[in-house]
Amino acid sequence: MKKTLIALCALAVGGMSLSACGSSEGADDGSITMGFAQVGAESGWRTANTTSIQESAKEAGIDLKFSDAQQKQENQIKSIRSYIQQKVDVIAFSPVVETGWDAVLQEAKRAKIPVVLTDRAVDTEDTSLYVTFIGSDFVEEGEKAGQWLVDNADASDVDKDGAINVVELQGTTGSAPAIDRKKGFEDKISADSKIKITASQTGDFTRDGGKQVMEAFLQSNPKIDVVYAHNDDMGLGAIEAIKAAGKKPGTDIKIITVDAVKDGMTALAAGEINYIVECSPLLGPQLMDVAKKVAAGEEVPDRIVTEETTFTPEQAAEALPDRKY
Ligand code: GYE
Repeated sequence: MKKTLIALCALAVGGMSLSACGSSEGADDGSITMGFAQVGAESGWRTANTTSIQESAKEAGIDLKFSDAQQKQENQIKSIRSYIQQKVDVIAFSPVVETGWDAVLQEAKRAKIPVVLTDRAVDTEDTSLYVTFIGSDFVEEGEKAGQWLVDNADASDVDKDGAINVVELQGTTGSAPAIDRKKGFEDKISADSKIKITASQTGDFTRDGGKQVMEAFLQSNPKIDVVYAHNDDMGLGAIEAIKAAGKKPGTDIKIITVDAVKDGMTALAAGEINYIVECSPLLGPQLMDVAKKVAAGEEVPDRIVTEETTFTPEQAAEALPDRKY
């Protein structure tokens, strides 16, 4: 199924031309203004994502209005409302959590401003509230992490006593990547009854959050074999906590993370992380492409999935010299 701006416009303004339907001040002279409501600056991934969006807007000649919500939904909603008031041509955002967007997205729809989701999805029954969603398949990322553990559990010598105890550092509560990475991982590890998640808590995708939660886990769980962190930053925080507890990360406790940003890849190459599932933050070029098409009334697919891979320590060492983020 394709979603088009034409459909949105046809409903609202009947026979009017598409550029007029774009409803923006900028559309008249052909320039495009985009309002982008970013989640925050919580991780290395997010910083790389912001750079990608800002640089590609510049390259595409798109006038970007950018806001940082500091991981608060209310701030994102405020920014979206202000972009509606400013009559931008396109609104794009990465929803900090999945639910609670219908009201503000209805307002955008009424103002005939198309909305593009990037990175994170929203959970809504009404898919006419956005044009497309560009981003990763987070369930698949969780599955890749879980599958690696199933395949490497015995070889990695984590089950000396017949049980593989995993502690999980979850991303922001209610966010699409936290929900989906948990689900995908659980689905895969259920194939091996030795593998159990013995503790699971949010570290809010930050290094400090990962460190604090891991400190508490180390105190209350006598035997931890594996850490599954929903992003590199929390895994890096966990490494600090593990070292402070006198243990060797990557050896005494195996670590699996998601993202593959430079600091994560460096720790992986050094053997302090054992496996990373890649999640690419370089969504800017695709987003600008889609924005241009949408503003021109062209069709875009309703889901654009980012391609990504996985890394072992050897592969990380090889990839690091050319890694851009
Ligand atoms: O994995 C994490 C960031 O939504 C995919 O958000 C993104 C996640 C990413 O804070 O590092």
